[in-house]
Amino acid sequence: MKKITRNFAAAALSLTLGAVSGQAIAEDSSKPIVIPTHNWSSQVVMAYVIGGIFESMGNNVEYVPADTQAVYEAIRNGDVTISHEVWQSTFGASFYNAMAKGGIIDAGTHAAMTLEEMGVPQYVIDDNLCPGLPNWEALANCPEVFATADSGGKGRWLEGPQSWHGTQMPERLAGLGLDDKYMVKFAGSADALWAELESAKKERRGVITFNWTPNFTDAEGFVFIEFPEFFQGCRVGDGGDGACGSPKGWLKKAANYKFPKTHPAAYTTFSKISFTSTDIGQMAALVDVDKMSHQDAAKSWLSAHEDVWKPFTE
Ligand code: TMO
Repeated sequence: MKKITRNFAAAALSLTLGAVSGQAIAEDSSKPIVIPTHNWSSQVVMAYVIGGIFESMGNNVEYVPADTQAVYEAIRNGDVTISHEVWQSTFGASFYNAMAKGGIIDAGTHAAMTLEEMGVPQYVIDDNLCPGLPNWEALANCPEVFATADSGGKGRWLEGPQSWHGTQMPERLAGLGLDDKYMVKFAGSADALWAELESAKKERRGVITFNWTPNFTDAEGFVFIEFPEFFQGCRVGDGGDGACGSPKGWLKKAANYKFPKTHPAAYTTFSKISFTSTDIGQMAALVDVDKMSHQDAAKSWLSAHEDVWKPFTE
C-alpha cells in the first residue's frame, strides 16, 4: 500500500514537472522588467543595452535610478528586477547580505575580471614622481607629491562618491599607518574623478584617484597601486584592520527570484549575457570620451555589435 502511494505520488510529481516545463515555453509577462541605473557610465549604458536586447525580444522595460547599495534590497523585494553590474569589491557584501535574506538570485558572471582600486595615471610612473610606485609602501615617502590646496598639507586620495565605499578608504589609510601623511576626499561624482585626472594630466602633476577596470581609462593607461593582498575579513566592516587592497574580482548579474518564472525568455537571455572588458570599456568610452548620451551610446553599441549580443537571445 505504501509502495502504491509512493508510485502514485511519483506519477503526480512527474505530471507537475510536465506542467512546469510546459511553463518554460510560456510567453513572458508584459509587465515591465525594471532595470536600475547608477552613477558610473558603463552601468548606465549597459542598462540601456540590456533593455534594448529585452525590447528586441518583445519585452517591456522600465529604468529607475537606484542607490548602488540599497538596490540589492530593492531586487530582493521585487521593486527592481535585475542588477547587471555587481562589482565584487564594492557591492559583493550587499549582494550576499540580500541573498542570505532570500529573494535575490545569482544570474551568472560576466567574462570581464574587475579591479576597483586607488591608482595613478601612467605618467606618474613614467616620470618617477614617487619612486617605488605602484608598491603602496612608496607612498610614505612622497605625500607632498599628492598634496592639493584642500588636503591640509597631507597627500590626497580622491575617492569616488561616498555612497560606493563608505569609510573603507579612510579605514585603509589608518590600517596601513598612512593616515598621518594622507587624507581622503570624496568626489561628488564619477565625472569629478575624470575632470581631476584631466587637469592633473595637463600639468603632469601627481594625483591619486579611485578608478576601476574595465573602464575607458584602460586605453590610456592607469596604474593601480599594489596594496597588501585582499582576504575575506580584512576590511574594518568585516572585523579586520583595513590594511588590505581590493580583490581582483568578479562582475556578476543578479535578479529577483521570480524573474525566471515571470519572464522565462528574458531571464534565459539575461543569464547568458556575458560582457568582456573590451565590451564594457567601449560602453564607458562612448560616453566619457565620445560624450554621447547614455541612450545614444547604447543604441550605437547595439547596432555595431550584433555579433556579440544576438547569440544571447538564441
Ligand atoms: C562600482 N564601480 C565600478 C564604480 O567601482
